[in-house]
Amino acid sequence: KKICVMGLGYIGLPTASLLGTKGYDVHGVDISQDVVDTINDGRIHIVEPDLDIMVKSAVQSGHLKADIEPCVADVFIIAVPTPFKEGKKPDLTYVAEATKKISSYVKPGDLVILESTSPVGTTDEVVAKILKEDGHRDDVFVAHCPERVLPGRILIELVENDRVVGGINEESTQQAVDFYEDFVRGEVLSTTAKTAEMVKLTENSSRDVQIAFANELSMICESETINTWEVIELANRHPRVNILKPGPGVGGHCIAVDPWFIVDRSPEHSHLIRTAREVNDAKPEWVIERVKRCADKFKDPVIACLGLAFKADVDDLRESPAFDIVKRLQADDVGNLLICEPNLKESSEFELCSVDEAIRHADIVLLLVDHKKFKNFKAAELGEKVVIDTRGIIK
Ligand code: SAJ
Repeated sequence: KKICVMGLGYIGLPTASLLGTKGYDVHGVDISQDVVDTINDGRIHIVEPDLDIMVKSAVQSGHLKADIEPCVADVFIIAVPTPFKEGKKPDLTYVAEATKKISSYVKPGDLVILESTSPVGTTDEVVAKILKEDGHRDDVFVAHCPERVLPGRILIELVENDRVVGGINEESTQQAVDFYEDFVRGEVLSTTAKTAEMVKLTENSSRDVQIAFANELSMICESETINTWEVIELANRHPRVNILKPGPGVGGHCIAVDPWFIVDRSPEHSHLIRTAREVNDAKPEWVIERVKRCADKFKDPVIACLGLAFKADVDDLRESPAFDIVKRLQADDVGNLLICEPNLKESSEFELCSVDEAIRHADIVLLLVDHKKFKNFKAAELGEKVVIDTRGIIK
């Protein structure tokens, strides 16, 4: 079978290379010539464990080729960004453009799958609609199968996770189920396109609401001078309570975005989901205010900022609350900042230093990311320093 994957980013590239190593003939398409050249060279432009090895092997075996243009194929997978800026509408132009681009290559019997996280209705109202307007009939199958992989574990979760597949009609669903069952070890669950779209948005909104609960709790406990982490640990000993971890805010390009797709379509019913977004978005500011209050007690405060990534054990700085907090502390000249991000060799924005050096000179230790590499400090080793631990990992 020939597969054409539209978009070679965090989802498209792992998917294309996985299918390539499984023996499919894969044609990957990206709008960036640089990305295309890098991949054809057997190299990668994103960071994800083991992805380099898989891409190299798929390219070297001749099963994966990247290009600017799509080609004739049996299955088309659309894995392009679906951005959303607060106060604006979801931006589906990449999905529409990708659909228009493949349309002239699609033939009867082909399967078109939208994997991008999308507002309810997109598979039908954007993808299927464009194909229909271009003269395609019901013998082209169209389905949504949202990606659900966790950055840092993409290659494992691509195979192991259960998948939700929803077609625009029953035959489309069945065709898509058969396709995924060929390489997914998890269960492939079938439903309608609209339900599959809502399932994906529900997963990330549910996590956002739960993190917002933890973040709100941490602000309440702080104002009562109670240790939030102890409260959560003890409350979680109840058999039906499972509170997530507070942090400096919610980052990444999914959890902080996807709930808005629900709010945008159903504003009159989305109070909790919207409020959760607002609570999580307000958390970095709360951390900044705390740091400023502590810094005011020193003449020339030296602040060790530990971690810049959007979450533990990745080097991804996009939409990272830790990064935003450090940027603001710098812009507001809150003190002399010693910045560490052990998962990065260098940063174009900041001068980085080692953890030991930062802690040695610091008056205030601000822990922003729960990287494994930060987990072995003991409060005793920090002596008299002021510790602001936004992740609750310093014992
Ligand atoms: N976070 C907390 N407290 C927690 C858990 C997370 O503050 O208890 C923060 C993280 O530090 C990070 C943000 O939330 O800033 C998001 O991290 P994450 O690990 O929860 O999720 P992502 O964005 O890396 O990946 C999510 C996953 N969705 C769910 O777990 C429901 C993944 O399965 C999705 O495929 C991905 O979004 C996506 O692409 O939609």
